[in-house]
Amino acid sequence: MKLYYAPGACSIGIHVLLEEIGKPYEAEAVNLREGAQYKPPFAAVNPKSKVPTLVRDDGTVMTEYPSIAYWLARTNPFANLLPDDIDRQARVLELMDYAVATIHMQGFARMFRSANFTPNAADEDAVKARGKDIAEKGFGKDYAVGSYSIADSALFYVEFWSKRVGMTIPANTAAHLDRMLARPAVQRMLAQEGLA
Ligand SMILES: N[C@@H](CCC(=O)N[C@@H](CS)C(=O)NCC(=O)O)C(=O)O
Repeated sequence: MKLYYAPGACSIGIHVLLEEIGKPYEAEAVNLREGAQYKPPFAAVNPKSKVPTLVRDDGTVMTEYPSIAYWLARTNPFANLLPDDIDRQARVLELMDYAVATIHMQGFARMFRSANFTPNAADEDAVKARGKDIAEKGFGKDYAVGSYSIADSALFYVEFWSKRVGMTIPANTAAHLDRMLARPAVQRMLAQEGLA
């Protein structure tokens, strides 16, 4: 398998899952700052120009965080990344979607890519402030998923970003971030991405 990632981007969550699984994989950085996502060769691999992108052993390409995480969990059951109980599985998917679709795509995306949300440069500070508000409100929810799962990897990457932008998050999510940072798989990912 081959993971296309960008250091410190949301792909850190998938990178952690690959380390949790422990099977050999390749990892190739895509330089988002230089626009490598819009040019060949990467644009041919994922025309949506996004990381994470996973090329599987059969050569097929999988994109979108939740589907990559779900597929990795289901195809590597020994890694215990998804509970067996259907109700808990649904809770994991619920939390993962909230981290990706709301906290990331509506919150942090406004902070990191404010120009994508307004045609007026003068409005960008207001867009950033709205994004911060959405992300902070997202962290205020009460999360309880039980054992470690793919949802933790998604929650991890938005918590990681909150720290990078100096956001204060509630004690329960800060404690979750600390638990994640203590995991050997997270430490391996941080070392590999030059973020340690
Ligand atoms: N909905 C996508 C979001 C992926 C995404 O937004 N990735 C960002 C990095 S965190 C990216 O590749 N941005 C490059 C760009 O938009 O040019 C997913 O769930 O995987």
